[in-house]
Amino acid sequence: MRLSDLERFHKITIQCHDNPDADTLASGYGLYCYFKKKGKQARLIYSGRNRIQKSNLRLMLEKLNLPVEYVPVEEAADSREELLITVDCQYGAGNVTQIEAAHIAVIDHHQPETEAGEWAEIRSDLGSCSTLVWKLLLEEGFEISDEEGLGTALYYGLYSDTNQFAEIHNPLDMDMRDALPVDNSLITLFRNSNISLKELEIAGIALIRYSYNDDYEFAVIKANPCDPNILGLISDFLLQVDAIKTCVVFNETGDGYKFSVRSCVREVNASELAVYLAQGMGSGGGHYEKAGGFISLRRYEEKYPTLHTEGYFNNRMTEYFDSFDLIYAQQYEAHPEDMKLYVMRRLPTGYVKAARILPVGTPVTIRTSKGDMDMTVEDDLYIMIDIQGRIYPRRHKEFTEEYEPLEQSYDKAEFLNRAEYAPVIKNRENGKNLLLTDYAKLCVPRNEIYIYAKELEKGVKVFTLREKDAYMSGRVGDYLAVRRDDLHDVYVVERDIFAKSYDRADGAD
Ligand SMILES: [Mn+2]
Repeated sequence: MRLSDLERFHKITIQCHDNPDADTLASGYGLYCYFKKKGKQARLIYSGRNRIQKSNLRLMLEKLNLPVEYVPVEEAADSREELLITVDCQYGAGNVTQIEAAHIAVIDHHQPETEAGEWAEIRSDLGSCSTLVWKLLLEEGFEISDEEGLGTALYYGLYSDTNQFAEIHNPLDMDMRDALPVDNSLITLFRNSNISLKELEIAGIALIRYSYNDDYEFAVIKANPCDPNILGLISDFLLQVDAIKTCVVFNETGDGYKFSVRSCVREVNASELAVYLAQGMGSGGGHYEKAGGFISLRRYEEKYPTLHTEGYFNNRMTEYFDSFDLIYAQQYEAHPEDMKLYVMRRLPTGYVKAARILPVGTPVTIRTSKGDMDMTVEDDLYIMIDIQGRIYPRRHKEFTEEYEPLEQSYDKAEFLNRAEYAPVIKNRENGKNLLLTDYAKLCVPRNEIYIYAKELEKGVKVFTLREKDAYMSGRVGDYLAVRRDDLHDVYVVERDIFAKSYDRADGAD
């Protein structure tokens, strides 16, 4: 759906969820600004039993002049709208008072809860609904760079929904964070009016009700209903305990469970753990040390009709720790006799000579679907792009030894598999972005590379020779591989990539 699809209506009511948070208010305000500019009769409303109380939200309304109106439940029951757009929530879901309308549109970033109607834009992979609204505005060419009020609102929406950006994982969220015009003094003001004395008490009570697993050194806490930001606060505190290496803090929201994950050991990537905890029931992600997620109540009850949530989180954590073996490349002893010999296909791959697109010395950040990487443009820097849209830096010497440039031109559609987000090179001096794939050329590996490999029957985490601070994860069905010429050089190849990239070298198929 595009916003312009909704321009056929004149009277447009934008509804935030009940007990609004910063994200729903910001998203609604974004839509309000858009439709006002189009000359529409727009209203921004919320309903439910409670009026907005939290001081950060009251400050947000006041300082940014958000034109939001409270509609009491009784009044909502009598209303009939022409077009109703629910933001950061889905029409018919439990967290939003139902208002009659001739036409309904839904703009949200939660898991799909209800049957989507004709006009729905739901992107569950985004950290905030503000990001989705920002994207929809950009698609219509709405100029936001001189709208500091709106920029600040959207920024704060994302900031609040991702625990102060700690749990942000989608590159589109990062793009918005970097691009918006923001009044930083207002953000500081909102940020420091974040919790009430009541919530301080909730955090305190939560902290003394931990459960602890001493085999795996993790803790789990269920907090009483509170603002999701408190979960981050509790888990940050909890992790400072010496015996606790990873932790999960969660609570019930109206429609499911919000959780925060923290890790201070390299053997547990919090982002991966968050994905694991929400698997099949919601979404999760973030960074290596901090992450978070959401589980839908409906899906949870389908899957675990009788299991209470403390039980679920404790079991699932144990299951996670039981699900993998650890491999440290330095100490690893490969057993080629248990593996099969393969040769790597010499497939074309993309590369960019950095100095060809930006001056030498420019500080850049390369953003990929797997995260950001900072570097400086140097004369001998080559950036390799693999078929998953990941990038690898190479020096000129390594590049010319390992690869042979091709005449054939690089085609994004052909050489970028499955990658939802093509890598972007951001010039940190002027903030300008370039799509790396627009400048890519092709090369092929020069030499035949032989490996021993075997299919994994259990999950594995590999600390490779090159990367000692973070692991590569392998799941059942993926392949564990070692270079024939260096049996310590162990790594993981995903199943479908393996099928595309390697052939048996000993004649069998
Ligand atoms: Mn939200």
